[in-house]
Amino acid sequence: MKLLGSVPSPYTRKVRIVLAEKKIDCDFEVADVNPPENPVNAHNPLGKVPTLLLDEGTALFDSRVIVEFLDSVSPISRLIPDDNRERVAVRRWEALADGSLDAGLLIRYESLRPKNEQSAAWTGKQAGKLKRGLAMIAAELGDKPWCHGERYSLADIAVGCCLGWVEFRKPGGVDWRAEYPNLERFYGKLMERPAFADTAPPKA
Ligand code: GSF
Repeated sequence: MKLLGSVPSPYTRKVRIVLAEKKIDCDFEVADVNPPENPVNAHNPLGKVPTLLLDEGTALFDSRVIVEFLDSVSPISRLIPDDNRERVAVRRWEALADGSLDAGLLIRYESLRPKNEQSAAWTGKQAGKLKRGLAMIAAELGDKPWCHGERYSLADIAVGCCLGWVEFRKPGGVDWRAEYPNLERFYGKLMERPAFADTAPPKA
Protein backbone atom coordinates (compact mmCIF):
# COMPACT_ATOMS: atom_id res chain seq x y z
CA MET A 1 0.00 0.00 0.00
CA LYS A 2 1.13 3.53 -0.69
CA LEU A 3 -0.29 6.75 0.71
CA LEU A 4 -0.07 9.83 -1.49
CA GLY A 5 -0.19 12.88 0.74
CA SER A 6 1.50 15.95 2.06
CA VAL A 7 2.92 16.76 5.47
CA PRO A 8 0.90 19.93 6.16
CA SER A 9 -2.37 18.33 4.91
CA PRO A 10 -4.67 17.73 7.90
CA TYR A 11 -6.66 15.02 6.12
CA THR A 12 -3.42 13.21 5.27
CA ARG A 13 -2.42 13.55 8.92
CA LYS A 14 -5.68 11.89 9.96
CA VAL A 15 -4.84 8.89 7.79
CA ARG A 16 -1.22 8.76 8.99
CA ILE A 17 -2.34 8.79 12.62
CA VAL A 18 -4.81 5.97 11.97
CA LEU A 19 -2.05 3.95 10.25
CA ALA A 20 0.28 4.51 13.23
CA GLU A 21 -2.34 3.73 15.90
CA LYS A 22 -3.28 0.54 14.10
CA LYS A 23 0.35 -0.39 13.40
CA ILE A 24 -0.29 -0.81 9.69
CA ASP A 25 2.77 -0.58 7.40
CA CYS A 26 2.31 1.73 4.46
CA ASP A 27 4.67 3.65 2.18
CA PHE A 28 4.23 7.41 2.20
CA GLU A 29 4.87 9.48 -0.91
CA VAL A 30 4.70 13.25 -0.82
CA ALA A 31 2.61 14.51 -3.75
CA ASP A 32 2.28 18.14 -4.77
CA VAL A 33 -1.36 18.72 -5.75
CA ASN A 34 -0.96 22.45 -6.34
CA PRO A 35 -0.38 22.29 -10.12
CA PRO A 36 -3.55 21.49 -12.11
CA GLU A 37 -1.68 18.60 -13.74
CA ASN A 38 -0.29 16.59 -10.85
CA PRO A 39 0.66 12.95 -10.15
CA VAL A 40 -2.45 12.29 -8.07
CA ASN A 41 -4.83 12.91 -11.01
CA ALA A 42 -3.90 9.56 -12.54
CA HIS A 43 -5.31 7.77 -9.48
CA ASN A 44 -7.93 10.17 -8.16
CA PRO A 45 -9.78 12.37 -10.68
CA LEU A 46 -10.28 14.95 -7.92
CA GLY A 47 -6.49 15.43 -7.68
CA LYS A 48 -6.58 15.57 -3.89
CA VAL A 49 -4.59 14.08 -1.06
CA PRO A 50 -4.83 11.82 0.80
CA THR A 51 -5.22 9.08 -1.78
CA LEU A 52 -4.40 5.51 -0.78
CA LEU A 53 -3.12 3.11 -3.44
CA LEU A 54 -3.93 -0.49 -2.64
CA ASP A 55 -1.61 -3.27 -3.78
CA GLU A 56 -4.16 -4.59 -6.28
CA GLY A 57 -4.39 -1.20 -7.96
CA THR A 58 -7.51 0.38 -6.47
CA ALA A 59 -7.15 3.98 -5.32
CA LEU A 60 -9.14 4.93 -2.23
CA PHE A 61 -10.26 8.47 -1.40
CA ASP A 62 -11.23 10.56 0.46
CA SER A 63 -9.82 10.44 4.03
CA ARG A 64 -13.13 9.25 5.50
CA VAL A 65 -13.27 6.25 3.16
CA ILE A 66 -9.58 5.52 3.76
CA VAL A 67 -9.88 5.52 7.56
CA GLU A 68 -12.95 3.30 7.43
CA PHE A 69 -11.03 0.85 5.25
CA LEU A 70 -7.97 0.90 7.53
CA ASP A 71 -10.02 0.42 10.68
CA SER A 72 -11.64 -2.66 9.16
CA VAL A 73 -8.42 -4.34 7.95
CA SER A 74 -6.86 -4.68 11.39
CA PRO A 75 -8.43 -5.44 14.76
CA ILE A 76 -5.66 -3.51 16.57
CA SER A 77 -6.93 -0.30 18.25
CA ARG A 78 -10.45 -0.15 16.84
CA LEU A 79 -11.18 3.51 16.21
CA ILE A 80 -14.73 3.32 14.80
CA PRO A 81 -17.30 1.54 17.00
CA ASP A 82 -19.38 -1.35 15.60
CA ASP A 83 -22.58 -0.28 17.29
CA ASN A 84 -24.67 1.84 14.90
CA ARG A 85 -25.48 4.72 17.22
CA GLU A 86 -21.94 4.89 18.54
CA ARG A 87 -20.48 4.78 15.07
CA VAL A 88 -22.73 7.58 13.88
CA ALA A 89 -21.75 9.68 16.90
CA VAL A 90 -18.04 9.22 16.14
CA ARG A 91 -18.55 9.98 12.45
CA ARG A 92 -20.54 13.07 13.34
CA TRP A 93 -17.50 14.33 15.26
CA GLU A 94 -15.40 13.60 12.20
CA ALA A 95 -17.84 15.49 9.95
CA LEU A 96 -17.74 18.45 12.35
CA ALA A 97 -13.94 18.51 12.46
CA ASP A 98 -13.48 17.93 8.72
CA GLY A 99 -16.20 20.44 7.85
CA SER A 100 -14.57 23.09 10.03
CA LEU A 101 -11.30 22.33 8.26
CA ASP A 102 -12.98 22.58 4.84
CA ALA A 103 -14.01 26.14 5.73
CA GLY A 104 -10.49 26.91 6.98
CA LEU A 105 -8.97 25.61 3.74
CA LEU A 106 -11.32 27.73 1.65
CA ILE A 107 -10.17 30.79 3.62
CA ARG A 108 -6.56 29.87 2.96
CA TYR A 109 -7.08 29.22 -0.77
CA GLU A 110 -8.87 32.57 -1.07
CA SER A 111 -5.99 34.34 0.68
CA LEU A 112 -3.57 32.93 -1.91
CA ARG A 113 -5.46 34.51 -4.84
CA PRO A 114 -4.45 37.95 -6.13
CA LYS A 115 -5.53 40.58 -3.58
CA ASN A 116 -7.87 42.38 -5.98
CA GLU A 117 -9.75 39.14 -6.73
CA GLN A 118 -10.33 38.18 -3.09
CA SER A 119 -13.85 38.42 -1.70
CA ALA A 120 -14.16 39.62 1.89
CA ALA A 121 -17.77 38.38 1.94
CA TRP A 122 -16.74 34.87 0.92
CA THR A 123 -13.91 34.78 3.44
CA GLY A 124 -16.24 36.09 6.13
CA LYS A 125 -18.80 33.40 5.40
CA GLN A 126 -16.18 30.65 5.68
CA ALA A 127 -14.76 32.22 8.85
CA GLY A 128 -18.24 32.04 10.36
CA LYS A 129 -18.39 28.31 9.63
CA LEU A 130 -14.94 27.72 11.09
CA LYS A 131 -15.65 29.72 14.24
CA ARG A 132 -19.03 28.05 14.82
CA GLY A 133 -17.43 24.67 14.19
CA LEU A 134 -14.71 25.27 16.77
CA ALA A 135 -17.27 26.63 19.23
CA MET A 136 -19.32 23.44 18.89
CA ILE A 137 -16.23 21.26 19.25
CA ALA A 138 -15.25 23.11 22.45
CA ALA A 139 -18.80 23.04 23.87
CA GLU A 140 -19.41 19.34 23.15
CA LEU A 141 -15.99 18.30 24.44
CA GLY A 142 -16.43 20.28 27.65
CA ASP A 143 -14.33 18.77 30.43
CA LYS A 144 -14.50 15.24 29.05
CA PRO A 145 -11.27 13.35 28.40
CA TRP A 146 -12.44 12.16 24.95
CA CYS A 147 -14.82 13.47 22.32
CA HIS A 148 -16.98 10.37 22.36
CA GLY A 149 -17.52 7.90 25.18
CA GLU A 150 -14.88 6.54 27.50
CA ARG A 151 -12.12 5.95 25.01
CA TYR A 152 -9.89 7.38 22.31
CA SER A 153 -11.47 7.07 18.85
CA LEU A 154 -11.47 8.50 15.34
CA ALA A 155 -13.44 11.43 16.79
CA ASP A 156 -10.39 12.55 18.78
CA ILE A 157 -8.07 12.04 15.83
CA ALA A 158 -10.25 14.13 13.51
CA VAL A 159 -10.63 16.93 16.05
CA GLY A 160 -6.89 16.89 16.80
CA CYS A 161 -6.01 17.18 13.09
CA CYS A 162 -8.41 20.10 12.75
CA LEU A 163 -6.88 21.90 15.74
CA GLY A 164 -3.32 21.25 14.61
CA TRP A 165 -3.92 22.64 11.14
CA VAL A 166 -5.89 25.70 12.30
CA GLU A 167 -3.05 26.52 14.66
CA PHE A 168 -0.51 26.03 11.87
CA ARG A 169 -2.23 28.17 9.19
CA LYS A 170 -4.37 30.48 11.38
CA PRO A 171 -7.03 30.99 8.69
CA GLY A 172 -8.87 34.25 9.27
CA GLY A 173 -6.64 34.85 12.31
CA VAL A 174 -8.58 32.25 14.32
CA ASP A 175 -6.77 31.39 17.58
CA TRP A 176 -8.50 28.53 19.42
CA ARG A 177 -5.86 28.36 22.15
CA ALA A 178 -6.69 31.86 23.31
CA GLU A 179 -10.43 31.20 23.24
CA TYR A 180 -10.88 27.64 24.48
CA PRO A 181 -8.70 26.40 27.37
CA ASN A 182 -10.35 22.98 27.18
CA LEU A 183 -9.14 22.57 23.58
CA GLU A 184 -5.64 23.54 24.66
CA ARG A 185 -5.70 20.85 27.35
CA PHE A 186 -7.15 18.31 24.92
CA TYR A 187 -4.64 18.97 22.13
CA GLY A 188 -1.78 18.85 24.61
CA LYS A 189 -2.86 15.39 25.70
CA LEU A 190 -3.20 14.19 22.12
CA MET A 191 0.31 15.44 21.32
CA GLU A 192 1.69 13.11 24.00
CA ARG A 193 0.80 10.25 21.66
CA PRO A 194 3.65 9.39 19.25
CA ALA A 195 1.15 9.10 16.37
CA PHE A 196 0.27 12.78 16.86
CA ALA A 197 3.72 14.10 17.71
CA ASP A 198 5.33 12.34 14.73
CA THR A 199 2.84 13.84 12.25
CA ALA A 200 2.60 17.39 13.60
CA PRO A 201 2.48 20.08 10.90
CA PRO A 202 5.71 22.00 10.38
CA LYS A 203 6.13 25.16 12.45
CA ALA A 204 4.50 28.03 10.57
C1 GSF B 1 -10.42 16.70 1.49
C2 GSF B 1 -9.02 16.53 0.90
C3 GSF B 1 -8.39 17.87 0.54
O1 GSF B 1 -9.05 18.89 0.38
C4 GSF B 1 -10.60 14.37 2.43
O2 GSF B 1 -9.64 13.68 2.06
O3 GSF B 1 -11.13 14.19 3.54
N1 GSF B 1 -12.56 15.66 1.88
C5 GSF B 1 -11.19 15.41 1.49
N2 GSF B 1 -7.05 17.84 0.43
C6 GSF B 1 -6.33 19.02 0.03
C7 GSF B 1 -5.00 19.02 0.69
S1 GSF B 1 -5.16 19.45 2.30
O4 GSF B 1 -5.42 18.43 3.13
O5 GSF B 1 -4.89 20.73 2.57
C8 GSF B 1 -6.09 18.95 -1.47
O6 GSF B 1 -5.75 17.91 -1.97
N3 GSF B 1 -6.25 20.07 -2.14
C9 GSF B 1 -6.00 20.18 -3.54
C10 GSF B 1 -7.19 20.66 -4.32
O7 GSF B 1 -7.05 20.77 -5.53
O8 GSF B 1 -8.26 20.90 -3.70
